Amino acid sequence: MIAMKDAKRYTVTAALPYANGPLHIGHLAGAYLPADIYARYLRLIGKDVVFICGSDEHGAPITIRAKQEGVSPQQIVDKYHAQMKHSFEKVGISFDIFHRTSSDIHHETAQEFFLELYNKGVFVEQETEQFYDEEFKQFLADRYVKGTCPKCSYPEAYGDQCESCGSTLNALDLIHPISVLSGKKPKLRKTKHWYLPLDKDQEWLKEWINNGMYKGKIHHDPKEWKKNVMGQVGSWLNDGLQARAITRDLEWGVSVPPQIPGAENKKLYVWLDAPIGYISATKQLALDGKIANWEQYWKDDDTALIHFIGKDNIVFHTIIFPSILNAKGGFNLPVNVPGNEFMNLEGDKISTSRNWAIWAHEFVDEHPEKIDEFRYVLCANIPETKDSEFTWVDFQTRVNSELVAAYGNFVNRIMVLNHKYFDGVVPPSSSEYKNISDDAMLVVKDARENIAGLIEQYKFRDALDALMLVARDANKFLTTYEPWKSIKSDEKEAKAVLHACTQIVANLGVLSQPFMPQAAAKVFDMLNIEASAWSDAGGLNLIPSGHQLGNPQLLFEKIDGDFVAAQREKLKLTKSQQTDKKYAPVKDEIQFDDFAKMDIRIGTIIEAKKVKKADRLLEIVVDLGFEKRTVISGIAEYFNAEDIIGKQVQVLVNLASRKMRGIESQGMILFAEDLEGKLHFVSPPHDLENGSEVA
Ligand code: B3M
Ligand code: ZN
Repeated sequence: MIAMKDAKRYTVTAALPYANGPLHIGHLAGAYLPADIYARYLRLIGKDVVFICGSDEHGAPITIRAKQEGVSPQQIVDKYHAQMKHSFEKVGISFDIFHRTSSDIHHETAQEFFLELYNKGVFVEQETEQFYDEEFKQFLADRYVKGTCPKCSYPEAYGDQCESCGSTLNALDLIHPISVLSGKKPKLRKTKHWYLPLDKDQEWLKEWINNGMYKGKIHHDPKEWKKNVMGQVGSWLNDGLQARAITRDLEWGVSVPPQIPGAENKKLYVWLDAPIGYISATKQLALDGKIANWEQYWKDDDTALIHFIGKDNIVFHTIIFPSILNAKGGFNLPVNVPGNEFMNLEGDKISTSRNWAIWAHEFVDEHPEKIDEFRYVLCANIPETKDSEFTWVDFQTRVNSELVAAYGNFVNRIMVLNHKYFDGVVPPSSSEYKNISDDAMLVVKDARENIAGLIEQYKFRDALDALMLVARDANKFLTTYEPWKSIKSDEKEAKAVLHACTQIVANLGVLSQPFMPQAAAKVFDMLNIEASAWSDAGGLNLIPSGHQLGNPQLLFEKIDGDFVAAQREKLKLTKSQQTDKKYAPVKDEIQFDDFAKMDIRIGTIIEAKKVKKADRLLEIVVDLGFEKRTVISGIAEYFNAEDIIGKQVQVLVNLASRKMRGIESQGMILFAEDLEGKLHFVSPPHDLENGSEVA
């Protein structure tokens, strides 16, 4: 394997988004925009690159969405595939292909992988008990089971994950499991599945991740990997890898190859087939005649494979997919997996189910003239090292005081001055004014290499800063030399200044291309040139004297207060108008005696603090009148510890106590969950005596 920089070919992938809903800004900033900037940059420096993506059209979230909307899974994926493709095109994400995992070529490719690994004896067969919905006559994927979280008692946890405390769960561990399909208690039934024995890969994966060594050779430099990614993989490896089921009892998905005994009704686990989607998409690219040979992009030593993803996909791209590629043999492993954290919106987590998001398709259709402004602000807020935050006020500030005031303003002044004084013909420089070209050189000299170096390190925010530094320094240069004054006293000097400034404008155009392709094209159009070569940036010879410029155009438009107010209003509205309100299913019938067993009392919270190393848990002390109790509650996301002291609450006091994070929780505080998923205390209408019974 080769060092990143010397690669001859690059296979750049961006996570395949689930075709079960629209894209939002968090997706764009987390994976697609950074990947696009990177791919555009590689093309500019003349590399051979394929930029691969497509929709992930299998998995429980798609079938759940289909059930909710009362249509078939195929209709769901057709709808969202088309919508996502449209959004990506409008945002200017320059995929070479946006493929689909429902395509025949993908099914064939995924089955071929499975069969070969099966024949090599890679998998382990195991029979386990799994939840089965007798009414719907089907086994339930973990997502299809809801219940109380065994870790934090959150009553609406999914079988695969608790959205309150963030724990990864197993549906069998849920307390009071309920089928999402029928709302009934599921039964346990035996079923057989194939497992990928990741425990056997532990050693080589560790060597590969920690030391960048694969099969005794240097594969990549682990220091180039992002800390957040290394941290997450490191903790998986330290916990010890375990065999993982890679088939499911489902109707929708890639079938287990029929020649395998027991394959009936079994589908590949979506996370097994989805990454293979990168490969089938590359095959399709070759079939379309866009590349000569797909295998070069996956198997050749001088090809670098890079996966752009969000943090929830890290384990799949650093452990599971590499394990599959290694078992298959002959395929490259990724030289880097630049994973990002999450983007929040106006102080709250982005949430599809709560409709708290800026939807890509809406933005691009409503503001087609603001695409580069959108890309700019998203890039400035890529959650590279920690979660970031998008606000409309920040959008306004960045557009107005950075793009308009620094970049757009400089370009506009130079265009206008050139037209005013020289009829739009680029004036000559002059050897008498070496100080002018020297100073102009300082503005652009290091910019190209700085930006390139930062992009190569996946530091897209810093790279964007380096671009804006050119714009700011350019303005300083202009105000130092004031050609509008020298034009009267020393025309030669004014010409030299505007000659240099015109070169700086061209530099800005070249260097903007990875980040703001439309603005860059506009700059070239104004300058009346074809795009200059990337390698020309950093110098002052991009446009010859005597060249006729085009007309000035507005590069970026100012954002006014009304725009911001309207966008914020829209956010609030979509949140309150939310169409798919989800009422929790009614639980199984109980008898009065069951109810009477519960002892619920009024108490007052007298102390509250965060539980260390548990983001969502609060340790709360309640005064129940007859005694004080400590209760652990998974509500830190909704309440600050200091704000809830003094609140009267209802407490289930005869719940068996449980240890959580080493603390004994003696009871449970009751909450009402609204349809947006927010929790509220169920407080008495007026102060009551602590210890009062609720019945
Ligand atoms: N569809 C999860 C996601 O959209 C999944 C990624 C697949 S990448 C091969 O976050
Ligand atoms: Zn939980």
